[in-house]
Amino acid sequence: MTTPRFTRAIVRPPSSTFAQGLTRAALGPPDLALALAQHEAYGRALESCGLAVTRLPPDPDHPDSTFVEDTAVLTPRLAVLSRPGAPERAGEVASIRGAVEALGLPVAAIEAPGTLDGGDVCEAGGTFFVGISGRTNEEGARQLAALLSKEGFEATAVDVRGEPDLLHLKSGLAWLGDRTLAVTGPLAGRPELAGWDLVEVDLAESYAANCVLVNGRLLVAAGFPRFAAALRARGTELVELETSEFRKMDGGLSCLSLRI
Ligand code: CIR
Repeated sequence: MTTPRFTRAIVRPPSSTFAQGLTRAALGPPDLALALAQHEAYGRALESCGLAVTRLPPDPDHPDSTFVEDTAVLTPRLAVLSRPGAPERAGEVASIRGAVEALGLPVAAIEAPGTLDGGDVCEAGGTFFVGISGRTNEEGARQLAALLSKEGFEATAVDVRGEPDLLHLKSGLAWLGDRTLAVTGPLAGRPELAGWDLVEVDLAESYAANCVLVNGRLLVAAGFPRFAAALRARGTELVELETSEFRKMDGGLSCLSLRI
């Protein structure tokens, strides 16, 4: 299995309305100045991994629009505009469409009644795990699987509706390269993941499971020492990033960028 090299990323800094976004976390309101600084460090980390980063303007009409990953699924052969499951986020797709089209890939879209958030789509070396969640419905997952299969990719649905701690599939699942996945406890015994090597993230560190492999380095949330130690013991090079302000809005590392 080859690890793809990403060359480009799209990000959008949080806007003045960031604190009005959706959240289930009881961590208090985010500090916008700190969120902007953390976002800037995130963009620089992507650049240090060799990506050209497109920074879209902040979009105060859409408080959650910094979580760009939810608006599209990018593959080397096809971009798919999503149809977010939270009605409050529906308008984000129109505002990212131009940036996705500018990537020069064929562009498809999830259609009603399908819903799909990009945070439910975990790519693992040509295999796509597609979460069915509170945001992504079966029809959305089916449409995406059909689009991916036409491009020669495998798609496996993983129903996480019974897992209240998982906003999205990628809240508890990440690809670590080769045949290895990071998983939180609720996903560890899932038959859909049979045959994969699993690195289980401690319950107390489950937020850190949302990490992103970028050109041989793993971007991971700072402040989760056991997970970091387990990864280093495997020889993984880590880029630890502060994400406290995004966590307050239920966001992790992966949702802050679209990568191709
Ligand atoms: C939401 O609830 O939609 C946003 N506040 C957070 C989205 C995080 N996205 C992601 O994990 N892919």
